[in-house]
Amino acid sequence: MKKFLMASVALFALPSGANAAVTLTFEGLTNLQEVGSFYGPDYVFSQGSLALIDFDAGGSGNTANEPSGQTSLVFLNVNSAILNVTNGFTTGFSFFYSANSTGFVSVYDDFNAGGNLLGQIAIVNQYNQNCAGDPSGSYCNWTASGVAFGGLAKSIDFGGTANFVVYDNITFGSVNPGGGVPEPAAWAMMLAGFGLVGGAMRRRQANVSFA
Ligand SMILES: [Ca+2]
Ligand SMILES: [Ca+2]
Ligand SMILES: [Ca+2]
Repeated sequence: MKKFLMASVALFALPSGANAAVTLTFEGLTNLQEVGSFYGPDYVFSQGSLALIDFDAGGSGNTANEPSGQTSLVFLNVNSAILNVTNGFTTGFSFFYSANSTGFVSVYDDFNAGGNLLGQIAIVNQYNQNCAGDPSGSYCNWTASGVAFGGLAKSIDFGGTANFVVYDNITFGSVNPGGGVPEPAAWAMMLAGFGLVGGAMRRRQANVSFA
């Protein structure tokens, strides 16, 4: 069994064995908490990588239909969330995202998005397509994406426009993300076009952008 499976009770594994996958769900973090070393020491996020809890669950996220729980990954004041994997990883990885922005998710063979680019996938603007809130939330459409690559990777740059993209269920060891996208709730959909962070957060911080 790989070492990272024993790193933290916050991780879950499916299934166990040589090709076991590990999925980071961001459940257990508080709203707008720095993810940092929450999954350390094996998985460490760059400064400004924040947990975002759905507004309907008491947080400030303009989200719905999260692939796991009510919490996801966002960045508000930096251009991306960089994840360093201390012992490196192979095989590929996967994730879900919802974006009102375009951008790239890029895999590198050194820490802090350094070294050689091993793989890359574009994200598209799809956040509110064919979905409804749960009961509210404009970022209700989640797309499963995977990146395959050769070699040993050590970091991932999760890009996109700050406050306009959210990620969840980052899975290692598989190009198919863990968990699944729940059916969109058959409830009224909020007006489209808002940024990701809603409610009190939007009023409190002048530097949080929204459309
Ligand atoms: Ca919601
Ligand atoms: Ca939700
Ligand atoms: Ca989650």
